[in-house]
Amino acid sequence: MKNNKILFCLLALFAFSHVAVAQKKKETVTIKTSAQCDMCKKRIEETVLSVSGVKSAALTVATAELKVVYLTAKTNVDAIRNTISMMGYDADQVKADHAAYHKLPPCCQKPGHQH
Ligand SMILES: [Cu+2]
Repeated sequence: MKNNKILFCLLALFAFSHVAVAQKKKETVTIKTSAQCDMCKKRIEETVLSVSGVKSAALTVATAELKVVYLTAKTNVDAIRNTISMMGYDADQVKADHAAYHKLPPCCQKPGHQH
């Protein structure tokens, strides 16, 4: 009986520490966007960083790839892709929201890019 109690305590402790680890689990993803220039970079990085659970966001203009570090307990890749889409940019297979895309400065729209 006493052994069972100890076992239970150990199990509870294990479960608790497991949850604590899960809440802090970080994931790094690279999302292909349709960013064109430094304005896009600044805009996308700032907006993605404002998503709860996102720890860092860094866009490379030359490749249009955004590297994001986020907490798996707070957000997920799809939510981040949707955020980018709602700004008017493609994010992997998620296409840019049409209305948002047409509100971008002309230089940030894909075909008319003239930087
Ligand atoms: Cu731009």
